[in-house]
Amino acid sequence: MTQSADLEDFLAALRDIVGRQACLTSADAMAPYLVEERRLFQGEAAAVVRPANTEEVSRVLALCSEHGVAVVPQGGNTGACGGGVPLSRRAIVLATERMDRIRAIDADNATITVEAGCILANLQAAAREAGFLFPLSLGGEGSCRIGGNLSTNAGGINVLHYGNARELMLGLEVVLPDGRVWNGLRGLRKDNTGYALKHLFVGAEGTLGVITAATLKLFPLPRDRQTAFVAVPSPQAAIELLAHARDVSGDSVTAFELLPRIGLDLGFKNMGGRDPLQQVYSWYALIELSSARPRGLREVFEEILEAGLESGMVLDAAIAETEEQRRELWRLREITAGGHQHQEGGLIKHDISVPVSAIPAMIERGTAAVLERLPGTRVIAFGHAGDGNLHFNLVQPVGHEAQAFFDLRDTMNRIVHDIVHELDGSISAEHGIGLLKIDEMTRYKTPLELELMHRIRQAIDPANIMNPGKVLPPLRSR
Ligand code: FAD
Ligand code: S2G
Ligand code: ZN
Repeated sequence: MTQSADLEDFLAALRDIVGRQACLTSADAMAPYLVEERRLFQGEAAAVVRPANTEEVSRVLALCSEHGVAVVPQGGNTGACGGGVPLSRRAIVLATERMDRIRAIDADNATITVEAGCILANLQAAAREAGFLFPLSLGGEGSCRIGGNLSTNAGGINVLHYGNARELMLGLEVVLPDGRVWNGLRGLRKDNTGYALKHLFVGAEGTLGVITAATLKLFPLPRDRQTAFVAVPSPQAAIELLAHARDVSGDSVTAFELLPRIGLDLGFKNMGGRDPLQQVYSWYALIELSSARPRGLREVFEEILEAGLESGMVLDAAIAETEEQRRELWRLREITAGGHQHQEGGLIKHDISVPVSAIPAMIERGTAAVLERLPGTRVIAFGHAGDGNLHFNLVQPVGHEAQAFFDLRDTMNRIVHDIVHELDGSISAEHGIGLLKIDEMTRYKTPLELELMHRIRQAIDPANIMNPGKVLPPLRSR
């Protein structure tokens, strides 16, 4: 696409495909699609298109391929790494929000087939209405969409028992960069017929094609759920308690979140709430056990906690007696995550994973290294410890200058990510790479891994129109 005349031809052809209403070009109409959750990146685009179905997506991509226009898919735009931000006027945002139908539920196969624009909370509700659980659950679930969840291989609070988005997916429908539609919507748990093509698109963050539908696993609804907020003396004790709880409960542990006191204190301060325990402790685990059986877990949980109190793994605990109390305990997790996002000045975030056994070392070494670099930094290490994923967030020292702290981001990223790497961990556990962590890819992936990824990308998107500039650093000449 060269001159403005070409642009006008292109936009006219786009409107012919999706209809004038679904082709946004005014600054106001495009604005919400050009900024991302954390306001770290500001995008620009020629248009935002909102196709109604796979056929329109196919025609839009064929047109973009013909004109050399980049395509940036978007679901709920809750991504944490800028993966959905369009970077030029030679790009369009392809928003999947209108493609939100539940296409089928196969109860005997325990699968559901949905379109990519289906909001995660609506997908969870549809499964529940059909008597099943769809277990992907995360803070953005009221707005994020399943196409984005698959494209970022989202995690959330139930990964340790049910797996992440990749493990919940059985089949995909994908529109390839040239517009061809690959229908891989098979609901098979076994299918060994060549390369696992579907897995290429999960976690690709829109750089290989547009996911337009998915066939996903469904699970029995839990009839018995027991939730406890447990004070522990240390992260090490929390990890030991996790192992004990899994062993005694026959792996009925469906959530295990680590919460530091500082995260709760900032949560209470900035979002309100009350501590269900009388005393103040340094570390807590929010633990949930679930079972499809109607009763019996409460006794198991009490046995686990009593053994924990005897051994010193547990200092105190509050078990939810009602669904309302269960929700109050989960709100403690919500305020731990939300209580320092923008209320305490400069914030540097890390979404990292290490082997579960290395969680205590990560917290100890990471905290010491960060405090050595800048004494007074408030380290808030919290989250999905049950699957080895920590949100290792750093808040500026009280009274520090916010921008000066934020200017330390690269330094702190390096400190934290080098320790993660030494512990055989990952510098992005669940949020992906997007624009935010491209430099980390160069530092922490091997040249061979980057070369293989570039080859795959070159094979599937030779014109490089799919979300260019995201995930992969420029290929260095060998
Ligand atoms: P978007 O932000 O719209 O897009 C994300 C990426 O996927 C982009 O690169 C985009 O190009 C691509 N994409 C989107 N749709 C498609 C498609 N149909 N085909 C191909 N590519 C596509 N994430 C977690 O994993 N775990 C958490 O616990 C978690 N907690 C969160 C809590 C809060 C409060 C918020 C705001 C976010 C949280 N997130 C979490 C991050 C975010 O919700 C996830 O990354 C989510 O999967 C993004 O989905 P989305 O639909 O918003 O995707
Ligand atoms: C979570 C999002 C919060 C953060 O709450 O589990 O994925 O700070 C996170 O990144
Ligand atoms: Zn998370």
